[in-house]
Amino acid sequence: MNKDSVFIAEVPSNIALIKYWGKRDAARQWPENDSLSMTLDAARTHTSAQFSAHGLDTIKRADTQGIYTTYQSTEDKAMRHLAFLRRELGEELRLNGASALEITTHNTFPTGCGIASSASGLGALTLAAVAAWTDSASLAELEAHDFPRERLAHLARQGSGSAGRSLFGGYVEWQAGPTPDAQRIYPLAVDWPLTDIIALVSRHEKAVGSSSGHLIVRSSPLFLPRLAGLPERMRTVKAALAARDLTLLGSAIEAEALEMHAVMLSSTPRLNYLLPQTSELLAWLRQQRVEHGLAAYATIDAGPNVHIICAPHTAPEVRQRLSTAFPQLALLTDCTGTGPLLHRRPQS
Ligand code: 2P0
Repeated sequence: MNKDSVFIAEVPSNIALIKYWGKRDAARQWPENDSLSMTLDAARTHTSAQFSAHGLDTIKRADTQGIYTTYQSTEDKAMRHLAFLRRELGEELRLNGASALEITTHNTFPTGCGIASSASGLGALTLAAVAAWTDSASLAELEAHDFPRERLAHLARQGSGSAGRSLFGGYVEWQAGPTPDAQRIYPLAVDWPLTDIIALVSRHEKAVGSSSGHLIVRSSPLFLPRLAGLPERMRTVKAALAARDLTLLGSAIEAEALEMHAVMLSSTPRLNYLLPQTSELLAWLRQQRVEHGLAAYATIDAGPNVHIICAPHTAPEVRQRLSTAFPQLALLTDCTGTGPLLHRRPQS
């Protein structure tokens, strides 16, 4: 154990183009369907891990105002994930009482508003903890210590499904596979930088978290028809990415986001993450395409915010038109990112 160092992971969020919505087996984090995401660049979680002087795992997390709170109980999702990692790796890494970690973490974006903070957060926790336990100063060193990227992605997925996809840059597919152990998470050979302009309809924490939503998907009469149509949509999205065809990609991802929300809205109990301004923005964007040929398309996660996907050269026009039509609306701009970073520095 290297007691004199701090291990710092920076893991980006990701925006799903084909959504993970539904678990076939919650205990083993086996999703109902394959998903595909674009890794973001600016929206990141920074997490540092160092060995604890008190022999207890703790997580110090900043809120949106930058005020830190310390969590020690397994009521906290990240604390539960740290306990899981310890159980999973304890024997292999010979973890003992001296392996307790002090974790400090903050996001570069508002949490709980439809930007996947659990994806970057649980991804960064996985990377920082495993780096500390193996004394790894880089992703290459982690690989040399028997933690190649896909293994880290599967560990992260156990904390939050979408976190697995954040362990790679670019475009990432998570395949459900025929059995829980046959799941795969890997980057696609696609090099196509796109911009994601996030219209922050609301910054409020969502009332119902994704984890409980994942468990009720089969109560929706729309879920099985959705599952049946997804392989075709996945093929379309992959073909559009390979051909850099934004028209094809855009129509597929808008249909996908609306279909996921149709499943949510027709589940029991009903889940409604959308707000009136969400629908207003979708209608506005469609009108901009028809009337002005604006090449921009929307996707929405489990929240009310609208992610507008476009080419980098179109982004200034999209932002300008949005600011004119919705002067009060806060915008974040992000783009395709290269994935996580890891470093080690001496304790100060
Ligand atoms: C996704 N979402 O593919 C989808 C689209 C939200 C909408 O993955 O229970 O926080 O931790 O595995 O990963 C959000 O679900 O759920 C999510 P858990 P997670 O990005």
